[in-house]
Amino acid sequence: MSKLAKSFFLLVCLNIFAPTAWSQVWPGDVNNNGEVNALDWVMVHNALGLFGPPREVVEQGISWEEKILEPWGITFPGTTIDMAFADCNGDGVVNFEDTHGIHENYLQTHGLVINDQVSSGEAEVDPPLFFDENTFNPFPEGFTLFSALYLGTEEIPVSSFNGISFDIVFNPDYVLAIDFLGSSGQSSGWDNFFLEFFQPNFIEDNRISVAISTFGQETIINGSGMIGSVFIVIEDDVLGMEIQEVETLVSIENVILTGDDFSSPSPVVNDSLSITIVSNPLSNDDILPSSNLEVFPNPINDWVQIKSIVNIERVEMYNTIGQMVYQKKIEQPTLNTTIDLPHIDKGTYLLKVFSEKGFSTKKIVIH
Ligand SMILES: [Ca+2]
Ligand SMILES: [Ca+2]
Repeated sequence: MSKLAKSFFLLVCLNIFAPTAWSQVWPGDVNNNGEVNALDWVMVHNALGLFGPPREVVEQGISWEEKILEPWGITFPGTTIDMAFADCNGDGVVNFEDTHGIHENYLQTHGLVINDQVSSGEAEVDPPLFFDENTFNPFPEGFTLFSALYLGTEEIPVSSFNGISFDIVFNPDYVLAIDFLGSSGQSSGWDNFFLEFFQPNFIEDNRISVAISTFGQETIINGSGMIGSVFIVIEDDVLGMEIQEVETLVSIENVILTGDDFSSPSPVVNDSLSITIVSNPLSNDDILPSSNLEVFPNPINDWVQIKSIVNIERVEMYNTIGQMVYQKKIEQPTLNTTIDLPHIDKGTYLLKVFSEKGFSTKKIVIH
């Protein structure tokens, strides 16, 4: 066959056997921008309940590699992104199982990452995302405070809400842990009685990413009110003889508010919370610098090892809203102990280790 005929033959074959409509997908990167993040989680929720051709058996699953899919011919509102991308595991239906693709591959990247467009807004014109103005300062070291988080006001409500994702950023030198607890629609003051919020927290060293979404495509809502509470656990040994008081900022960043058009996020005005930390007269003497303590591995699965330079006598574990979920007395105080933590839900916890010389707190994450 001549070179020309060969090329022609190849071209015909390609057209017949490899329809150009087929796309590559990385499981979890729903908007195909190169990174798996909280916005992808919102997009899975927008597509909940949709179905179409499943991926070939060998192309199914959420392992982090390129998979081939057949488009479903229906796209996210305002975009050319096919909704088959929301079927992270490729079984032909979008349901809650597909969110595993986001959790497992969170922050994985492929190729060139095109940063998602974020919401920005103009004060007094666009709806704000803001902390409760009644969060009074100061707070003592080791204290857990919480502040409600609101989206929109009665004067400037959100006119079209399908989902929102944002980061809560903090300084890990002063803040041990942050958690977010979503409010359901009925208690939050949003107009829609049937509003349902789904919300995961994705955790990194200096930030958590929060995603909140309504259920499926038909639930574009509007309104204003509380969307949840932010729990902030202050480090217990940030101050010294010289420093009596310190100020730290907890800020909201990377807000992406999606309404009925996924091509551009709706405007939102960000907020931050200034926290003044003062010494805690009640417990300061009892606190052991956390540098005397080593906790590993972290994140953990179902056990954790604790090494200290003074004998460990007792271990307590709290969730970020201050409830004790585990405690153990060490019969023979030791410098090195392993504790088993089966049956404890995934999430962020505070491990309080008591020794002869006082106690120390470490943040641990259970995967
Ligand atoms: Ca993405
Ligand atoms: Ca699926």
